[in-house]
Amino acid sequence: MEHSLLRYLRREILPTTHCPGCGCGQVLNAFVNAIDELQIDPKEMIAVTGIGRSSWIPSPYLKCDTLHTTHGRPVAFATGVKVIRPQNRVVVIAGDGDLAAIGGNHLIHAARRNVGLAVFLVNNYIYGMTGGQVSPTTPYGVPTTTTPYDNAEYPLNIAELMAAAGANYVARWTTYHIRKLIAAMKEALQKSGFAFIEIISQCPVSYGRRVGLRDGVAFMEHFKENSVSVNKARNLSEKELEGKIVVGKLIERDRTEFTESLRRVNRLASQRRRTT
Ligand SMILES: Cc1ncc(C[n+]2csc(CCOP(=O)(O)OP(=O)(O)O)c2C)c(N)n1
Ligand code: SF4
Ligand SMILES: [Mg+2]
Repeated sequence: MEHSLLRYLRREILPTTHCPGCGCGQVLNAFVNAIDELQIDPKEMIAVTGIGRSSWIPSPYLKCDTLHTTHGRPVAFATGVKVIRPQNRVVVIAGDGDLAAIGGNHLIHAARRNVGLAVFLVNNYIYGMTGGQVSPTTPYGVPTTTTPYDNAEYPLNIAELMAAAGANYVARWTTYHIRKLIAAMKEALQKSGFAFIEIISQCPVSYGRRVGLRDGVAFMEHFKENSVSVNKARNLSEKELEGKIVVGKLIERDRTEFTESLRRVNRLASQRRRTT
């Protein structure tokens, strides 16, 4: 008997090329569960990705219209898609390097504009696909290919940045919290405006071996033991939160979605043109 979720995937190219134990498979699994539970018709959805291992989650495996764009630019392409096709659900799935480093400004300003995108940033703390270079989310003190002694930079709290920039929905979960992640994906996919989930995921190959977490199971245990809920974190000091992963919903608000605002301004402009 065939698995019912296989209908969302391009079977002809399965199995995936992700390494054994890579979190990308869990994120893909969570995503197809979310669209299945919401009964979303994949024909109504456009998935946009950049370049990186996480970008392979929707493209080429997902059976919907996909736009596999250049490194750092998926949010810019997705904004264009949403402006032209506001009736469609537009989803971006890409890595921490893609969205928080080279694509950081696109991300901040799409959140500020509140563009109607569901953006799932797969944070494996590293440039996974290219062999383990430091990324803006790599923890302080961790050695990488480009910081061989250790990392002298502090990591970016990308989820809090999205909340501060104005996103309508921001959450953070790990690949260990799979049911919570599916529920958050469902919320994000139904939210009007910019919806963002930071998914803490694992790259045992390019990151894990640097920190003594050599397989997927070791990462699951690590995520389980080191996660604290948003509510609990409110009562903890910065020192107590060192090395912890704060999980849950960071913010939910209801600012008007960007393409809706754009249509309002366009109507205003045509009224003015008629009266002058
Ligand atoms: C403009 C440009 N710069 C650099 C690269 C090389 N490159 C490809 S993927 C990547 C980083 C991937 O890291 P991330 O986005 O975190 O994805 P992951 O593989 O970790 O999922 C880089 C630097 C590129 N393809 N294009
Ligand atoms: S190198 Fe890392 S991110 Fe890339 S497929 Fe392997 S485990 Fe996943
Ligand atoms: Mg990465």
